[in-house]
Amino acid sequence: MALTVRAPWVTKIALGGAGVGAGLSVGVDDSDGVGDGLGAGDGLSDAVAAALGERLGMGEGGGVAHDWTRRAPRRPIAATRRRTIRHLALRWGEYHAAAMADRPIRVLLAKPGLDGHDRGAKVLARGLRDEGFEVIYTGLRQTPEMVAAAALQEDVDVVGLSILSGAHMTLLPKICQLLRDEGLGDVLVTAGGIIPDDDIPALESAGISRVFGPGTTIREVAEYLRTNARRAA
Ligand code: B12
Repeated sequence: MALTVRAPWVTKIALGGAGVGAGLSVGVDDSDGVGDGLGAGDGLSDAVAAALGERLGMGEGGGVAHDWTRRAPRRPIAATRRRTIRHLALRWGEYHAAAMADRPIRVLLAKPGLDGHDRGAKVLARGLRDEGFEVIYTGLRQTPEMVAAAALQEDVDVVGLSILSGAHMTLLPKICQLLRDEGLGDVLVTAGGIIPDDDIPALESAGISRVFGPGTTIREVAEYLRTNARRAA
């Protein structure tokens, strides 16, 4: 299911759910170099939309709120454009609901190696389940072969590797290679835990799509997976 945008003035777009209530948000760039954001729900979603605009590198997110009393807009968006942005936000809600209803994204969360730190993996497993994903948690002390076999058997869209032991440079590239050997090269592989920044480029070259460190929110991970999981491609 594709989300089509019929607004020629929009050159970049980011969509996302806001933190509370039914608020949905979009950040757009209408090629004037200033990111604009508008929410279809509550006041908070305007702020999220502004942040999305900023994340796209559109300069300062405009964050033009429909609650005009909150803060004067830096630059007013024409009423017609405001309507289009609001429409896009609503369409995103429908799109997201349909995509998840179709078949939830399946995530294998694995703890490779002898690492006993399982709190992050458990927090993530619970959080992603609440976000509508199907989560399979391997439990502790998995060999790379066990992780690859579980990914194959469970037909997952995402493999998430949680590792805090320091053995990531040995275990993670091995898992990526085994997944490719099993014909699972299109499965999105992410990792998180205690992984020094200096190690990230080598892990990315090995096939880890993104590394999430301490303090990562569930929402960040969920948004990333929805956008990048093989089903989303
Ligand atoms: C709690 C803790 C423990 C607890 C673990 C309890 C448990 N069941 O998990 C106990 C006391 C048992 C423990 C023991 C040890 N620990 Co300890 N521990 C910690 C501590 C303080 C916090 C870890 C934690 O739970 N964080 C909270 C969770 C929610 O965060 P998180 O795991 O980072 O996960 C988040 C992100 O990283 C990310 N994420 C994580 N995984 C994934 C996966 C994916 C796919 C994605 C997308 C995101 C993601 O999202 C999560 C949510 O934000 C850290 C220090 C620290 N500040 O991190 C040390 C730390 C991890 N421990 C450390 C060490 C050395 C040990 C011991 C070896 C100590 C010892 N000599 O005995 C033992 C090893 C035990 C073992 N069997 O492995 C070191 C590791 C050093 C390293 N890797 O270089 C650390 C970093 C402390 C330090 N600064 O030295 N530890």
